[in-house]
Amino acid sequence: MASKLLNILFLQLVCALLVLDVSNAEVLDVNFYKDSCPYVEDIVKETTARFISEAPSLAAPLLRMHFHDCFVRGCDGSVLLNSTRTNQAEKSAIPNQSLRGFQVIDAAKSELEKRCPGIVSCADIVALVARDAVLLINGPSWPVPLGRRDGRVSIASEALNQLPSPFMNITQLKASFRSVGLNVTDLAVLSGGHTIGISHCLGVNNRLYNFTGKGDTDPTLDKNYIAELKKKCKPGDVKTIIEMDPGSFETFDTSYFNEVSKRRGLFQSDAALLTDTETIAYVHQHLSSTGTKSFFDDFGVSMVKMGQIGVLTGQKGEIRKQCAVVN
Ligand code: HEM
Ligand SMILES: *[C@@H]1O[C@H](CO)[C@@H](O)[C@H](O)[C@H]1NC(C)=O
Ligand SMILES: *[C@@H]1O[C@H](CO)[C@@H](O)[C@H](O)[C@H]1NC(C)=O
Ligand SMILES: *[C@@H]1O[C@H](CO)[C@@H](O)[C@H](O)[C@H]1NC(C)=O
Ligand SMILES: *[C@@H]1O[C@H](CO)[C@@H](O)[C@H](O)[C@H]1NC(C)=O
Ligand SMILES: CC(=O)N[C@H]1CO[C@H](CO)[C@@H](O)[C@@H]1O
Repeated sequence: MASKLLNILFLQLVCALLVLDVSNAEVLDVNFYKDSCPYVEDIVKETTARFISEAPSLAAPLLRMHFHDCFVRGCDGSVLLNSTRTNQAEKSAIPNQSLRGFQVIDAAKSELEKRCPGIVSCADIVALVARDAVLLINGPSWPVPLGRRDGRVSIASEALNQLPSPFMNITQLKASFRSVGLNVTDLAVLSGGHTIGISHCLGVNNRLYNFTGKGDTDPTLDKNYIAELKKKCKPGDVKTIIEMDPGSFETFDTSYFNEVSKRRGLFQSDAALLTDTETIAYVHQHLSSTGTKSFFDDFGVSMVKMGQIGVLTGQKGEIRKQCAVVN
């Protein structure tokens, strides 16, 4: 009798542990929408392709959007929410002023709402669009685990505080990445995202004109590059647009690492990769096209990792009807 009771207790304990285990294992899954919205990947890919074929330069901000979403409150679509009368959303924060491509997310969402209403989260759309956009410009691809739910909160000051700034040194960058569970390898790899896209002079002006407040330039920035940049970015100019990876800013390749190694990384945060033994090793291993496969593989691995930061799953959050507003 006693042993039977013990057995039952034991079984209950095992069941309790199993339940716990299941809830802990509530992770993302590439097949999450297999039954509920089987064509989700095709629908998002078609929509993204429609935009990218007309404007390939949209790939860069779409990749950046996923990064900005994930680093603030996790990958929960909070970057997509509009400000309201009573709340300044992430979108209105300085680092987000240059985000573009929200129309792609909205277009994919409205297509999905027609095909499988109320099923696919905006956060998942952001993750899929980032992957598709990069592949559409012949960059790497990676499987996107799905099942994120959308958050209901978006706060401008959090974006300002939690996104790494272009003025950060390696210690600060590592700390920023570590705080969301990404390591030094991820930092080196994902910085390679700067192989595409544009910046505003704002991010580099201090390196050209007033680095330490004495009207000086950044001594770690290549002299010829300084001269080139000064032609485009005049003192105090925050608006002019410059290429992140000159000559190759629309091609996803390893040339970013070449530029960085030649002290032509645009931001202090790019140059910082030369000040740490692990990141410098990564840069040096990816200088030529022979490093492309390894960079592409690594990029996929780190993107999948980034895409899991602080995700809401199960009953948490919601599936937004429109990506710019909470339900
Ligand atoms: C390591 C820390 C990072 C810093 C400090 C940083 C900072 C910046 C800044 C200041 C810009 C220019 C924005 C503008 O003026 O318009 C930019 C652009 C960009 N960033 Fe980063 N970033 C970082 C990491 C990443 C990551 C992890 C990714 C993606 C994997 C990424 C992808 C991009 C892309 C694609 C652009 C070009 C956007 C466009 O063309 O509109 N960045 N980044
Ligand atoms: C990075 O910047 C922080 C804050 O300004 C400073 O305390 C630290 O010494 C710097 N680290 C390096 C390696 O330059
Ligand atoms: C970073 O994490 C990945 C696994 O996600 C691992 O393969 C890599 O070795 C780690 N890098 C460092 C420097 O710890
Ligand atoms: C350079 O920076 C210093 C210190 O922040 C400031 O006092 C000075 O006005 C700046 N000079 C220019 C030309 O912006
Ligand atoms: C969100 O804001 C943008 C830009 O102000 C606007 O065009 C869009 O209509 C807004 N979306 C919603 C759903 O209110
Ligand atoms: C994309 C976006 O919403 N950008 C906004 C960023 O914030 C400024 C104001 O701080 C807005 O003017 C932009 O529209």
